[in-house]
Amino acid sequence: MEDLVLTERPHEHVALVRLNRPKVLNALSNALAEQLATALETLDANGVTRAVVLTGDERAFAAGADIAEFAAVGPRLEVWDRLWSTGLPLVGAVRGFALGGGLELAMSCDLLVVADDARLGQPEINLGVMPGAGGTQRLTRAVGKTLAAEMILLGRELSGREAELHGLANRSVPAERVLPVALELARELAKKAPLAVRAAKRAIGRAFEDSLRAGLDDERRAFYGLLQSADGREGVAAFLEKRRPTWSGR
Ligand code: DAK
Repeated sequence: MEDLVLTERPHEHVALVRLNRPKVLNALSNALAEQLATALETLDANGVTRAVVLTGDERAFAAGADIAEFAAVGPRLEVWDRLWSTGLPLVGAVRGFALGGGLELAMSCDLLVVADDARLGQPEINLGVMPGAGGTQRLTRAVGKTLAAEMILLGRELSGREAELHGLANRSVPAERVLPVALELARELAKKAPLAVRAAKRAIGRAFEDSLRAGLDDERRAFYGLLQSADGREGVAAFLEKRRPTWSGR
Protein backbone atom coordinates (compact mmCIF):
# COMPACT_ATOMS: atom_id res chain seq x y z
CA MET A 1 0.00 0.00 0.00
CA GLU A 2 1.25 3.47 -0.90
CA ASP A 3 2.19 5.73 2.04
CA LEU A 4 -0.17 8.64 1.49
CA VAL A 5 0.49 9.84 5.02
CA LEU A 6 3.88 9.82 6.75
CA THR A 7 4.24 9.87 10.52
CA GLU A 8 7.35 10.90 12.44
CA ARG A 9 8.03 11.45 16.10
CA PRO A 10 10.32 14.50 16.38
CA HIS A 11 9.88 14.62 20.18
CA GLU A 12 8.78 12.11 22.74
CA HIS A 13 5.21 13.39 23.02
CA VAL A 14 4.85 15.12 19.64
CA ALA A 15 4.00 13.46 16.33
CA LEU A 16 4.44 15.03 12.91
CA VAL A 17 1.98 13.80 10.29
CA ARG A 18 2.64 14.70 6.66
CA LEU A 19 0.19 14.41 3.79
CA ASN A 20 2.08 12.74 0.98
CA ARG A 21 0.64 13.06 -2.53
CA PRO A 22 2.96 15.78 -3.80
CA LYS A 23 2.18 15.27 -7.51
CA VAL A 24 -1.45 16.29 -7.02
CA LEU A 25 -0.83 18.93 -4.35
CA ASN A 26 -1.86 16.49 -1.63
CA ALA A 27 -5.39 16.18 -2.98
CA LEU A 28 -7.40 14.39 -0.31
CA SER A 29 -8.45 11.15 -1.95
CA ASN A 30 -10.60 8.81 0.12
CA ALA A 31 -7.56 6.54 0.50
CA LEU A 32 -5.48 9.40 1.89
CA ALA A 33 -8.25 10.52 4.26
CA GLU A 34 -8.60 6.92 5.41
CA GLN A 35 -4.86 6.65 6.12
CA LEU A 36 -4.92 9.98 7.94
CA ALA A 37 -7.85 8.90 10.12
CA THR A 38 -6.06 5.64 10.94
CA ALA A 39 -2.79 7.48 11.72
CA LEU A 40 -4.57 9.83 14.14
CA GLU A 41 -6.44 6.97 15.78
CA THR A 42 -3.17 5.04 16.23
CA LEU A 43 -1.45 8.08 17.76
CA ASP A 44 -4.46 8.75 19.97
CA ALA A 45 -4.33 5.21 21.30
CA ASN A 46 -0.59 4.87 21.90
CA GLY A 47 -0.62 6.65 25.25
CA VAL A 48 2.53 8.64 24.44
CA THR A 49 1.45 11.26 21.94
CA ARG A 50 0.15 14.49 23.42
CA ALA A 51 0.10 16.78 20.38
CA VAL A 52 0.16 16.34 16.61
CA VAL A 53 1.46 18.66 13.92
CA LEU A 54 -0.38 18.11 10.64
CA THR A 55 1.30 19.38 7.50
CA GLY A 56 1.76 18.94 3.75
CA ASP A 57 4.80 20.04 1.79
CA GLU A 58 6.11 23.39 0.60
CA ARG A 59 3.73 23.61 -2.40
CA ALA A 60 0.57 22.58 -0.67
CA PHE A 61 -1.01 21.65 2.60
CA ALA A 62 -3.80 20.20 0.44
CA ALA A 63 -5.56 21.52 -2.68
CA GLY A 64 -8.86 19.96 -1.65
CA ALA A 65 -10.66 16.68 -2.06
CA ASP A 66 -9.50 14.67 -5.06
CA ILE A 67 -11.57 16.06 -7.94
CA ALA A 68 -10.71 13.08 -10.13
CA GLU A 69 -12.60 10.91 -7.63
CA PHE A 70 -15.67 13.17 -7.71
CA ALA A 71 -17.05 11.69 -10.92
CA ALA A 72 -17.03 8.14 -9.58
CA VAL A 73 -17.38 8.49 -5.80
CA GLY A 74 -17.74 11.63 -3.71
CA PRO A 75 -15.74 12.21 -0.52
CA ARG A 76 -16.66 9.60 2.10
CA LEU A 77 -18.43 11.14 5.02
CA GLU A 78 -17.56 8.55 7.64
CA VAL A 79 -13.81 9.01 7.11
CA TRP A 80 -14.10 12.74 7.79
CA ASP A 81 -16.16 12.00 10.88
CA ARG A 82 -13.29 9.83 12.10
CA LEU A 83 -10.85 12.70 11.49
CA TRP A 84 -12.99 15.03 13.57
CA SER A 85 -13.29 12.65 16.50
CA THR A 86 -9.64 12.61 17.55
CA GLY A 87 -9.08 13.70 21.15
CA LEU A 88 -5.52 14.82 20.42
CA PRO A 89 -4.80 18.52 19.98
CA LEU A 90 -3.83 19.23 16.37
CA VAL A 91 -1.55 22.01 15.15
CA GLY A 92 -1.97 22.66 11.43
CA ALA A 93 1.13 23.83 9.56
CA VAL A 94 0.20 25.29 6.16
CA ARG A 95 2.54 26.20 3.33
CA GLY A 96 1.26 26.81 -0.18
CA PHE A 97 -2.33 25.90 -1.00
CA ALA A 98 -5.01 25.05 1.55
CA LEU A 99 -8.09 24.94 -0.65
CA GLY A 100 -11.53 23.38 -0.35
CA GLY A 101 -11.27 20.27 1.79
CA GLY A 102 -7.66 21.28 2.44
CA LEU A 103 -8.78 24.45 4.20
CA GLU A 104 -11.56 22.53 5.91
CA LEU A 105 -8.97 20.10 7.25
CA ALA A 106 -6.74 23.00 8.35
CA MET A 107 -9.70 24.62 10.13
CA SER A 108 -10.34 21.34 11.94
CA CYS A 109 -7.00 21.80 13.70
CA ASP A 110 -6.99 23.42 17.14
CA LEU A 111 -4.14 25.79 16.35
CA LEU A 112 -3.05 26.93 12.92
CA VAL A 113 0.30 28.24 11.68
CA VAL A 114 0.40 29.46 8.08
CA ALA A 115 3.04 30.81 5.75
CA ASP A 116 2.70 34.52 4.99
CA ASP A 117 2.28 33.64 1.32
CA ALA A 118 0.05 30.58 1.81
CA ARG A 119 -3.17 30.55 -0.26
CA LEU A 120 -6.30 29.68 1.66
CA GLY A 121 -9.68 29.43 0.04
CA GLN A 122 -12.95 27.62 -0.68
CA PRO A 123 -12.99 27.48 -4.51
CA GLU A 124 -15.76 24.86 -4.74
CA ILE A 125 -18.12 27.40 -6.30
CA ASN A 126 -15.88 27.35 -9.39
CA LEU A 127 -16.59 23.63 -9.70
CA GLY A 128 -20.35 24.21 -9.56
CA VAL A 129 -20.58 22.88 -6.01
CA MET A 130 -19.99 24.30 -2.51
CA PRO A 131 -17.96 23.39 0.57
CA GLY A 132 -19.04 20.06 2.06
CA ALA A 133 -16.69 19.36 4.96
CA GLY A 134 -17.54 22.21 7.29
CA GLY A 135 -16.34 25.20 5.26
CA THR A 136 -19.60 27.14 5.39
CA GLN A 137 -19.73 26.62 9.15
CA ARG A 138 -16.15 26.82 10.41
CA LEU A 139 -15.01 29.59 8.06
CA THR A 140 -18.04 31.74 8.88
CA ARG A 141 -17.43 31.29 12.60
CA ALA A 142 -13.73 32.10 12.22
CA VAL A 143 -13.79 35.15 9.94
CA GLY A 144 -17.40 36.36 10.18
CA LYS A 145 -20.18 36.35 7.62
CA THR A 146 -18.96 39.23 5.48
CA LEU A 147 -15.62 37.77 4.52
CA ALA A 148 -16.86 34.16 4.55
CA ALA A 149 -19.52 35.06 1.98
CA GLU A 150 -16.90 36.62 -0.29
CA MET A 151 -14.67 33.57 0.00
CA ILE A 152 -17.42 30.96 -0.43
CA LEU A 153 -19.64 32.70 -2.99
CA LEU A 154 -16.88 34.27 -5.08
CA GLY A 155 -14.01 31.89 -4.36
CA ARG A 156 -11.80 34.68 -3.06
CA GLU A 157 -8.53 33.43 -1.54
CA LEU A 158 -6.75 34.81 1.51
CA SER A 159 -3.00 34.96 1.91
CA GLY A 160 -1.58 33.53 5.12
CA ARG A 161 -1.00 37.04 6.36
CA GLU A 162 -4.66 37.95 5.77
CA ALA A 163 -5.74 34.69 7.42
CA GLU A 164 -3.95 35.71 10.60
CA LEU A 165 -5.38 39.21 10.42
CA HIS A 166 -8.95 37.88 10.18
CA GLY A 167 -8.60 35.32 12.97
CA LEU A 168 -8.41 32.26 10.75
CA ALA A 169 -4.83 31.42 11.78
CA ASN A 170 -2.97 31.80 15.06
CA ARG A 171 0.34 32.76 13.44
CA SER A 172 1.49 33.82 10.00
CA VAL A 173 5.24 33.44 9.53
CA PRO A 174 7.75 33.18 6.66
CA ALA A 175 7.33 29.82 4.91
CA GLU A 176 10.56 28.31 6.27
CA ARG A 177 9.42 29.08 9.84
CA VAL A 178 6.04 27.33 9.57
CA LEU A 179 7.15 23.89 10.66
CA PRO A 180 9.50 25.05 13.46
CA VAL A 181 6.82 27.34 14.91
CA ALA A 182 4.14 24.63 14.66
CA LEU A 183 6.43 22.11 16.35
CA GLU A 184 7.19 24.63 19.08
CA LEU A 185 3.46 25.13 19.74
CA ALA A 186 3.01 21.35 19.81
CA ARG A 187 5.86 21.00 22.31
CA GLU A 188 4.20 23.64 24.48
CA LEU A 189 0.91 21.72 24.27
CA ALA A 190 2.70 18.50 25.19
CA LYS A 191 3.99 20.08 28.41
CA LYS A 192 0.47 20.78 29.64
CA ALA A 193 -1.61 18.29 31.61
CA PRO A 194 -2.84 15.85 28.91
CA LEU A 195 -6.29 15.20 30.39
CA ALA A 196 -6.92 18.91 30.79
CA VAL A 197 -5.86 19.64 27.19
CA ARG A 198 -8.19 16.96 25.83
CA ALA A 199 -11.10 18.08 27.97
CA ALA A 200 -10.55 21.72 27.04
CA LYS A 201 -10.30 20.85 23.34
CA ARG A 202 -13.63 19.06 23.53
CA ALA A 203 -15.19 21.91 25.48
CA ILE A 204 -14.06 24.49 22.90
CA GLY A 205 -15.74 22.36 20.24
CA ARG A 206 -18.93 22.35 22.29
CA ALA A 207 -19.01 26.14 22.28
CA PHE A 208 -20.95 25.91 19.06
CA GLU A 209 -21.59 22.20 18.72
CA ASP A 210 -25.38 22.07 18.45
CA SER A 211 -25.63 24.71 15.77
CA LEU A 212 -22.50 23.26 14.11
CA ARG A 213 -24.08 19.81 13.88
CA ALA A 214 -27.23 21.21 12.26
CA GLY A 215 -25.18 23.42 9.93
CA LEU A 216 -22.94 20.53 8.88
CA ASP A 217 -25.94 18.34 8.11
CA ASP A 218 -27.47 21.03 5.88
CA GLU A 219 -24.14 21.68 4.19
CA ARG A 220 -23.57 18.02 3.43
CA ARG A 221 -27.00 17.47 1.98
CA ALA A 222 -26.55 20.51 -0.27
CA PHE A 223 -23.01 19.43 -1.26
CA TYR A 224 -24.01 15.92 -2.35
CA GLY A 225 -27.05 17.33 -4.18
CA LEU A 226 -24.88 19.80 -6.10
CA LEU A 227 -22.29 17.14 -6.89
CA GLN A 228 -25.01 15.25 -8.79
CA SER A 229 -26.42 18.34 -10.55
CA ALA A 230 -25.64 19.03 -14.21
CA ASP A 231 -23.50 22.02 -13.19
CA GLY A 232 -21.63 19.99 -10.59
CA ARG A 233 -20.78 17.36 -13.19
CA GLU A 234 -19.84 20.07 -15.69
CA GLY A 235 -17.59 21.87 -13.17
CA VAL A 236 -15.72 18.70 -12.29
CA ALA A 237 -15.39 17.66 -15.94
CA ALA A 238 -14.11 21.13 -16.87
CA PHE A 239 -11.43 21.03 -14.17
CA LEU A 240 -10.25 17.59 -15.30
CA GLU A 241 -10.28 18.64 -18.98
CA LYS A 242 -8.51 21.91 -18.07
CA ARG A 243 -11.16 24.15 -19.64
CA ARG A 244 -13.66 26.76 -18.47
CA PRO A 245 -17.05 25.40 -17.34
CA THR A 246 -20.31 26.43 -18.97
CA TRP A 247 -23.14 26.68 -16.43
CA SER A 248 -26.69 25.62 -17.35
CA GLY A 249 -28.35 26.35 -14.01
CA ARG A 250 -29.50 22.75 -13.66
N1 DAK B 1 -7.90 17.05 -7.02
C1 DAK B 1 -7.22 16.31 -7.92
N2 DAK B 1 -6.11 16.76 -8.55
C2 DAK B 1 -5.67 18.00 -8.23
C3 DAK B 1 -6.33 18.82 -7.30
C4 DAK B 1 -7.51 18.30 -6.67
N3 DAK B 1 -8.20 18.97 -5.76
N4 DAK B 1 -5.67 19.98 -7.22
C5 DAK B 1 -4.62 19.89 -8.04
N5 DAK B 1 -4.61 18.69 -8.67
C6 DAK B 1 -3.63 18.19 -9.64
C7 DAK B 1 -3.78 18.88 -10.97
O1 DAK B 1 -4.80 18.27 -11.72
C8 DAK B 1 -2.40 18.66 -11.56
O2 DAK B 1 -2.33 17.33 -12.01
P1 DAK B 1 -1.60 17.01 -13.46
O3 DAK B 1 -2.32 17.83 -14.45
O4 DAK B 1 -0.17 17.43 -13.21
O5 DAK B 1 -1.79 15.52 -13.59
C9 DAK B 1 -1.49 18.76 -10.36
O6 DAK B 1 -2.33 18.53 -9.21
C10 DAK B 1 -0.85 20.13 -10.18
O7 DAK B 1 -1.87 21.10 -10.25
P2 DAK B 1 -1.88 22.29 -11.32
O8 DAK B 1 -1.13 21.93 -12.54
O9 DAK B 1 -3.30 22.70 -11.47
O10 DAK B 1 -1.05 23.39 -10.50
P3 DAK B 1 -1.19 24.97 -10.56
O11 DAK B 1 -0.07 25.49 -9.71
O12 DAK B 1 -1.34 25.44 -11.98
O13 DAK B 1 -2.60 25.28 -9.84
C11 DAK B 1 -4.23 25.07 -8.08
C12 DAK B 1 -2.74 24.99 -8.51
C13 DAK B 1 -4.32 24.65 -6.63
C14 DAK B 1 -4.72 26.54 -8.22
C15 DAK B 1 -5.08 24.18 -9.01
O14 DAK B 1 -4.49 22.89 -9.01
C16 DAK B 1 -6.50 24.02 -8.57
O15 DAK B 1 -7.33 24.89 -8.81
N6 DAK B 1 -6.83 22.87 -7.92
C17 DAK B 1 -8.19 22.57 -7.52
C18 DAK B 1 -8.54 23.30 -6.26
C19 DAK B 1 -9.97 23.03 -5.86
O16 DAK B 1 -10.94 23.31 -6.60
N7 DAK B 1 -10.18 22.43 -4.67
C20 DAK B 1 -11.50 22.18 -4.12
C21 DAK B 1 -11.93 20.76 -4.49
S1 DAK B 1 -13.56 20.40 -3.85
C22 DAK B 1 -16.77 16.35 1.90
C23 DAK B 1 -15.41 16.28 2.15
C24 DAK B 1 -14.57 17.08 1.40
C25 DAK B 1 -15.05 17.90 0.43
C26 DAK B 1 -16.40 17.95 0.19
C27 DAK B 1 -17.27 17.15 0.92
N8 DAK B 1 -17.66 15.52 2.68
C28 DAK B 1 -17.15 14.67 3.69
C29 DAK B 1 -19.07 15.58 2.42
C30 DAK B 1 -14.10 18.70 -0.33
C31 DAK B 1 -14.32 19.20 -1.56
C32 DAK B 1 -13.24 19.89 -2.27
O17 DAK B 1 -12.16 20.09 -1.75
